[in-house]
Amino acid sequence: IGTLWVRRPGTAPAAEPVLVGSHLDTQPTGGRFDGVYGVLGGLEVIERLNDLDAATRHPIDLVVWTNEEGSRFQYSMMGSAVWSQKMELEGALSLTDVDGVTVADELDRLGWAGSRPAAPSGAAAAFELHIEQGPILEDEGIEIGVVTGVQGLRWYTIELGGFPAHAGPTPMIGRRDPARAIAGLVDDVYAAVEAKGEWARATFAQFRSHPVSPNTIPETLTCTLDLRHPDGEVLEAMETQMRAIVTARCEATGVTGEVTLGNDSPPVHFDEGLVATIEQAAAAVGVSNRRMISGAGHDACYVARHHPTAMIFVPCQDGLSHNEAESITSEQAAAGASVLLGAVRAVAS
Ligand code: HGY
Ligand code: MN
Ligand code: MN
Repeated sequence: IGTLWVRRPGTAPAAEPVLVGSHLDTQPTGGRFDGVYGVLGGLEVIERLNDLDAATRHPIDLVVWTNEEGSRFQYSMMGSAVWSQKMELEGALSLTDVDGVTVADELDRLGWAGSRPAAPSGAAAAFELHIEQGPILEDEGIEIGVVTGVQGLRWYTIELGGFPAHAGPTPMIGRRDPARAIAGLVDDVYAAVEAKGEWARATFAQFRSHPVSPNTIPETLTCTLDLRHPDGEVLEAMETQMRAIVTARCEATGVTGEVTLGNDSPPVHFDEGLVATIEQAAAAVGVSNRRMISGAGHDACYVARHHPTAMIFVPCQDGLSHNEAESITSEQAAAGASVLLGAVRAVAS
């Protein structure tokens, strides 16, 4: 599936690797640190060990996961989902972008379709270094986030079916206009989700109507919806409520509605032992740290299904990400990489 594995050998041939790394793919208007920082941090750990000529018992594998964002090919954490057997390889290879280009087409064009099976092959531990992509660490003036888990996320496509007619002569009464349904539906879902408390998240995006014309009532109107919550049961309740809202708004406006669940990543709890290892590494580096969960999804979610896994966060300016203004300081970058080095050495040696 095009995931890149770079190994620094260990001294004990049979020892399973310690995984580091993240992703290099980004958002159309993404920043320079989401994913990339974790890959370069992992590479920096390997380079630093080489500089120190420091051997480790376990090999260290730098992993660069394919299509973590799910932005162009819409299944987030796709490469790690295939590797963890959550997603069929064929299903991933056949995903298409808006121009109908498939993942397989692009891997072939780039010569990146690998020969090794995309499947777990053993690891002693896995760490992912990443920017927080939220405001907590910066607001509290804390230098390192010791990530204990990741909230659940579900992606949907909502397709509303109307009846195309002329924008001019067609009376307002009796129109079957999906734009009318979506207007109320979006408001209702946001209100229902906000009522679930401060950690609940709903994001509508990618509104597309057909036909593409300003003076024809749309025949179809589709959009994406991203729902998140740390508690799987609350997330399930959010989905149930959302589906009821879609049904009610469609009935009220005479349009049809179809909600399709895409990728569904349940809440993840990381390895308590590795969480403690990261805390000890942060203390050894002398940086302040706090435990927290991740609002964003990461490849570590799928790695954690097979191996002990945990994450390290650094703050980012204004908690901003998936925005070209995304930024961290070199001190923050160094602090995160130093903690990663300490945690990796603690396990790999
Ligand atoms: O959607 C996410 O949380 C991640 O950026 N894939
Ligand atoms: Mn990321
Ligand atoms: Mn991202």
